[in-house]
Amino acid sequence: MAGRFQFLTSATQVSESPNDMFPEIAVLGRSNAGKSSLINAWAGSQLAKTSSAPGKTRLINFFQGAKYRLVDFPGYGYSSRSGHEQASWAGMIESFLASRGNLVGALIVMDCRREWTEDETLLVRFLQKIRRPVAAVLTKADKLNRAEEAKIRQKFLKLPGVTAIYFVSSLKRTGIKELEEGVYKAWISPNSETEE
Ligand SMILES: Nc1nc2c(ncn2[C@@H]2O[C@H](COP(=O)(O)OP(=O)(O)OP(=O)(O)O)[C@@H](O)[C@H]2O)c(=O)[nH]1
Ligand SMILES: [Mg+2]
Repeated sequence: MAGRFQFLTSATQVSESPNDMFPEIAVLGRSNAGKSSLINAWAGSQLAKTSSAPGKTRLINFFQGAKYRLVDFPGYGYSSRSGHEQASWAGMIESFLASRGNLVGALIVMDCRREWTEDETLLVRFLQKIRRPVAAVLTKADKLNRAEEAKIRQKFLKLPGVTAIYFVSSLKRTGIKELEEGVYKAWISPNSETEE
């Protein structure tokens, strides 16, 4: 399945983004959460740049697949960035998301060992406002045993506005297939049916 996605383009603003209605899935989350690693595991090749230093992704990157695009975003909450840059994240990303009519859903990617914070709540609230479904992707699941995973799942199931929860390990490539299938079923195939 490798090579099903390819890098399409990078953008810093809406005007630089692909100007068509191809379905897009936004990959959002805190810096260092594992967004780019997730895209690489999903794509089956090292398309997105990853790093152990937070703040690796500075642009909005579009990865083109056969049925949808994955859109990799810079992470929020990168504390060594200037205050101005941090504050502009929300403005830039929100205006971007609101303007993408082809956005079919958003993944909030989190390190499974971190707590859900006000940042995530605000992001979900915004996505609900623009009427886009949200799924939580808990990364680095290789760091958990089954009991810990079950406990975290219960906690996340209670979160308002989150329609699905996926545990993945990009390192061990676990959970990726379930995520891919879940997203396709919920967000991609219903749209293509209505168009036909
Ligand atoms: N153990 C483990 N480490 C992971 C996994 N996914 C990502 N990492 C590590 O987490 C760090 C951050 O990964 P990235 O994919 O660059 O994170 P990002 O969310 O794209 O970060 P920014 O671009 O800075 O917002 C890297 O050191 C990765 O190797 C995983 O499934 N398991
Ligand atoms: Mg990244």
